[in-house]
Amino acid sequence: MTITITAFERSPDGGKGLARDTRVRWALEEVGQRYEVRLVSFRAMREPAHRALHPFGQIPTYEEGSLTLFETGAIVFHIADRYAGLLPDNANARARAITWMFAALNTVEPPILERETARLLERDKTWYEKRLPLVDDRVRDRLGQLSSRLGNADWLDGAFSAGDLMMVSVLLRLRSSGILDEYPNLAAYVARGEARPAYKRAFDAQLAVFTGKRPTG
Ligand code: GTB
Repeated sequence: MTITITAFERSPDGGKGLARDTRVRWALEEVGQRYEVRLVSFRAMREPAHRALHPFGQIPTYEEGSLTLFETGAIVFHIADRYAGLLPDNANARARAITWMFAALNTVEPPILERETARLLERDKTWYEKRLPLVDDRVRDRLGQLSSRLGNADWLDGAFSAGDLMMVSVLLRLRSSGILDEYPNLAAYVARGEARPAYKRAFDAQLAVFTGKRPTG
């Protein structure tokens, strides 16, 4: 069955892989599923045809036969649940991997998003310079806790899983801030994720949208 996802026609990040279609592409590459991409403009995202797929008018969406999904947590979980490669067979290990997916989205990503929002939308406010260090400290709290848990391990719970895919995707958003480098084991963890062939294919595919060059290999 053909899988089709949506992505920005022109991502504001210029192909840095920060838009959320990258994590869905990565999951599909990890499980070896081919997919098609429908690129959407900001205008098209507001129109009824896209709203029928995504009530909030965002990307990415996921279509597979009669199934339509939105929200990257749900999409990546669906891919991991349906196709082998991203969740362990053992029921308890599987539940723990899913827990890390939720932790990435519900506990680690919110302060990172709050930081991005502050930098994008609050720069001109008189209180911006005072607020940013507070927001940064909330990010550091979470990274410190995550760093302690990861320790010297390669991945969060045994073998690489959908939990790591989501956590690395979330942490990648901090790259330009320099904060990630304050936690060498987390920086190395993210680098391990980015070094995976499936991630590279996903990254190259989203970059190709921007450069117009077809990914090689
Ligand atoms: N919770 C949803 C999910 O996980 O799927 C959030 C989806 C979401 O935020 N989608 C964004 C979107 O469609 C794109 S990824 N935004 C348009 C809108 O809301 O109108 C977020 C994003 C966008 C751009 C950058 N960037 O340029 O660096 C990074 C991340």
